Amino acid sequence: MNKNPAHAYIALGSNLANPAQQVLRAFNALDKLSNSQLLARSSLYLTAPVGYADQPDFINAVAHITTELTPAQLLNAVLEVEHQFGRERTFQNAPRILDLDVLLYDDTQQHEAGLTLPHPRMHERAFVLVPLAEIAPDLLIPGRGHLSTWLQAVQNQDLHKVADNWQPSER
Ligand code: PH2
Ligand code: MG
Ligand code: MG
Repeated sequence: MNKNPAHAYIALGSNLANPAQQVLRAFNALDKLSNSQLLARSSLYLTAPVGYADQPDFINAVAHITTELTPAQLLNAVLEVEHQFGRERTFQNAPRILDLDVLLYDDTQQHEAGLTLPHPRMHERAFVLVPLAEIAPDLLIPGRGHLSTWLQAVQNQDLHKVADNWQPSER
C-alpha cells in the first residue's frame, strides 16, 4: 500500500440498462473504494460509439480520485465494481453496463499485462478527453503532452453534455 495518496483519473462508460443511472451509481462506488476518495466528477456526456458502431450511444464521464491503492490494486478494485454492476464480457468493445478504465495514476508510465498507463487510447477519444478537460483543464498526459493539444484533434467526434437526470428516449 502506498503511503501518500496518488491522484488517479478513471473513465466511466455505459450503454446498457439506463446508462446515466449506471454512471451516477458508479461515481458513488468509486467514492467507496477502499483507501480512496472521490475528489471530482465530470458532467455526463452522451457519445456516439467509437470503434464497433452497431450499438447504442454511450454515457461517458470521468472521475478524479485520490487513492492509497497501487495501480494494480486500483485496477482490481474497479474491475470488481464492474463485476458488481453485472458487467458481462462477450467480445471486445461490446455494449456494456459499466466500463471503468484507469486513465492516469500520478505520472506513472507503465506497460504491464492488464494495465498500460497512461491509458493507451485515451488521447484519441473525445468521450475521454472532453470530460477530463472539464475537471482537469491543465492536465499533462505523461509522455504525450498537454491534454488541450489532444483535445483539438478530436473536435469532429460526436458528443454532448447531458443533464444528470437524463433518461434514454428509445431503448
Ligand atoms: N468504449 C469503448 C469503445 N468505444 N465509444 C464510446 N462512445 N464510449 C465508450 O466508452 C467506448 C466507446 C471501449 O471501452
Ligand atoms: Mg474502455
Ligand atoms: Mg475497460
